[in-house]
Amino acid sequence: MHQNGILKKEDNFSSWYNEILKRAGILDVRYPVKGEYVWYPYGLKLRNLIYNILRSLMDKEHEEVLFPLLIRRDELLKEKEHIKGFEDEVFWVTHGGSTELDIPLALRPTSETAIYPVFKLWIRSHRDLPIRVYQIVNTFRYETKHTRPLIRVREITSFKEAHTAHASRAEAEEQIKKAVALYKLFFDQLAVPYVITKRPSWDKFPGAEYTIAFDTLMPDGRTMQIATIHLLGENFARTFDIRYEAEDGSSKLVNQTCYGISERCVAAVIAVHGDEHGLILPPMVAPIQVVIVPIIFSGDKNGSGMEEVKEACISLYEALKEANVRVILDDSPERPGAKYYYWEMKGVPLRIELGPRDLNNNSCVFVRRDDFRKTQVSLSTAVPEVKRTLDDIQRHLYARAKEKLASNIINIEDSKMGKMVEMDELRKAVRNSIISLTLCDNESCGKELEDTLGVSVLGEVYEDKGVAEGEGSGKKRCVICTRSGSRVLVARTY
Ligand code: PR8
Repeated sequence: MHQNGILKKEDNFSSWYNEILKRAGILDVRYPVKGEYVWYPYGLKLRNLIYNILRSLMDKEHEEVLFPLLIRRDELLKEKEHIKGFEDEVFWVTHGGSTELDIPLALRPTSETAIYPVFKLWIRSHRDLPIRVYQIVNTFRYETKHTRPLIRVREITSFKEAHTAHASRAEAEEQIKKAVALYKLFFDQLAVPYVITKRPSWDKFPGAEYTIAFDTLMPDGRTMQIATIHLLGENFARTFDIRYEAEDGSSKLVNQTCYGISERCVAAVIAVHGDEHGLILPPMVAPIQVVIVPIIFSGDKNGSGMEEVKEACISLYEALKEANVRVILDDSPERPGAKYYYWEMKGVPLRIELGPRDLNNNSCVFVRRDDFRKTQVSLSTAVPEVKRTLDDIQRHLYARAKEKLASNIINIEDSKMGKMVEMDELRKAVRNSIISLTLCDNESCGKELEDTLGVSVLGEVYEDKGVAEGEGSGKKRCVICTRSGSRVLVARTY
């Protein structure tokens, strides 16, 4: 326990996480429906700043749409693979008042089967393509695994789903690459590090040809999937008969992709950066970037210089506001120490203290939330120094988190593997880390590894192969069957 009453997140992540959500004012978990939670005002501000970034990235090449929540049963059941994956997770609306509905309606678990019948109406000729749309909506999944605020919820309140349709497979694959690049930019701004992998065939999105996923490492050594990008190919187009007239007059099926992000991105920001004092928010998404705390003790209220301190704080506050910094001045009657704890808990990246002695020197004190470093700063340069420091905190948080992720990817060398010994070695290595090892294409080997170790195969690293290569250029051998295989990442997952 720390003096502020918060555990270290590495020791007991679940308790730390629940405590933080409450004390920092992110979510109220007392709502009496399982898997549903209430956003507090501060949490919602954080969520909105994060989603503003996502929205502005999306708006460059997508158009926002808004589809209904309810999906007809017959539409939802049309795509066989898709419904096989989702049938146990669907909430059904069966009655209107006391009248049983002719056609039961599903609360969307995701919107392919809501959107694609309408794509069929919108798409006539090659001139209508490509279509790239997105929406940010709530979706419902009857999750049976342990529910957790923001991480595994039954009402996903902030589901950003994008859906695209193209004239050719090549264009759809090109879109996959663009989506990966877009999500990279997004998580870079949240200072959340990731690994990108191609999911094994048994873990792809129901109805997709393949799935690319972003995962981040949580403090308890498990990974959390924070974004997915799916190549749907012609699967849904065939089911929903989405065709276009090509330039040569022939009728062709469209090629599709879809990709999504949920409030797990908010959970990632909280989990990756926070510490035993509370949240640490990257300045890009912090609802309050700077808090100014006047150093005025109650006994001194009428003492010399107090009015001047207040005035100096107000003018610094005004100047920062003018410079578009999200700043507040905490002139409440609490003692400075109590204010420090409070704003540290809220994750405010930078605190400025200003008391009579500072004012005499025409200066103030900066205290950074990321490393608690204190510096004396002249009041005359405070505004540009705030901007510089916030940039530095943003960079430092990302560098620190990236380093932590990189140092927790353990390469298991093929040469060390003799079937009996290695499982124990793997079990130990995967307790707190992502491991990289060799697996063949056989689903049965992957499943055996997953079952034996209680882990998931994340898949082969997408693009940046350097992350997970084993040493040496020798032939790579599957840890289960010793046939030749390729390197994959494996981890305990959420
Ligand atoms: C799709 N269709 O649906 P996906 N709680 C919180 N986050 C969740 C939950 C949950 N119960 N379930 C999933 N996510 C595609 C792509 C339209 C958009 C998050 O894909 O089922 C996960 O981070 O993979 C997941 O990667 C993302 O939503 C998209 O969901």
